[in-house]
Amino acid sequence: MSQSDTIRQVAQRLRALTRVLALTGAGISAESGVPTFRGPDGLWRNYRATDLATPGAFARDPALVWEWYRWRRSKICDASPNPGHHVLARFEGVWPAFLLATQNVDGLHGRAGSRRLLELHGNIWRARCAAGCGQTVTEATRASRQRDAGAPPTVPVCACGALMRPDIVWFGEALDDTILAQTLDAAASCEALLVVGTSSVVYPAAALPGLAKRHGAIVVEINVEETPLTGAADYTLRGKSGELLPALEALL
Ligand code: BJW
Ligand code: ZN
Repeated sequence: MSQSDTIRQVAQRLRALTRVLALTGAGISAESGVPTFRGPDGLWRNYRATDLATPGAFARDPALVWEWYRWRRSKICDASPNPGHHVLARFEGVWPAFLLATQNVDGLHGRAGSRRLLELHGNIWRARCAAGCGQTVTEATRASRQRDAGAPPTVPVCACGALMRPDIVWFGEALDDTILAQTLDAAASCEALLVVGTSSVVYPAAALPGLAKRHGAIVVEINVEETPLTGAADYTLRGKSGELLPALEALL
């Protein structure tokens, strides 16, 4: 079947549904100029995200971890949502119970207007007390984001005296209980799951397609490359999400 036939068939099957869930990963932001994590372009300034996004890295060298996150903030600050983010935001008006779960921390879905949004791995614009006193700080405005992205490499300190850390789920850390429960519920009760721009290797997000399928949902993958999910997906749309999502939307 040609790709345009596949998109038409996917659109036809999705049209009649109510409960649609989308799961996104770094690939959705690639066309906004935000590097992905894995693959040849997956290097962030000589570091692999997977080496610095750990509690151990922060314990060893909090200044290095903050320097790296501030550098990433500076890149993300310059980026804008792309057509893929905008289509996913408009999907809230297409399906009454559309929900978007993202592994991304860049905040671009929120900037595109998504409101029914679960950020599974946190948000790069938020910091929280590393000692767990409950203090959080969000760089909410464009001006404060720009200021913070350009700030000198210091480690922010909480009012309680402990260090602040990026409010991000690092490897080996648990996801927020409420967000995870809402996501698992949505995956178990959706009629279709769109899996967009993720390598489908990081758990628990990588378990969502299996869960959705076991409960009878259609699973559609949108990715430029094959992933471990490809063989199990009901439909695979091969290409850029910034092109395929608008093409799909046009047929709904
Ligand atoms: C395009 C495109 C275009 C490009 N259009 N597509 C079960 C089995 C095995 C291991 C585990 C398991 N359960 C847990 C684990 C351990 C671990 C894990 O999964 N490891 C695996 C690597 C094996 N998971 C965890 O540690 C998680 N925690 C946990 O489970 O806790 C349990 C616990 C319970 C109770 C107490 C304590 C613990 C936490 C995982 C957190 C991940 N965090 C990161 C980094 C932080 C974010 C940051 O600093 O920015 O999140 S890792 C990194 O990977 C980041 C991403 O969100 C995540 C996923 O990556 P993603 O988005 O898929 O990006 P890429 O680069 O991999 O892929 C991009 C894709 O896009 C590619 O496929 C391209 O082809 C495609 N693409 N351009 C469409 N234009
Ligand atoms: Zn504190």
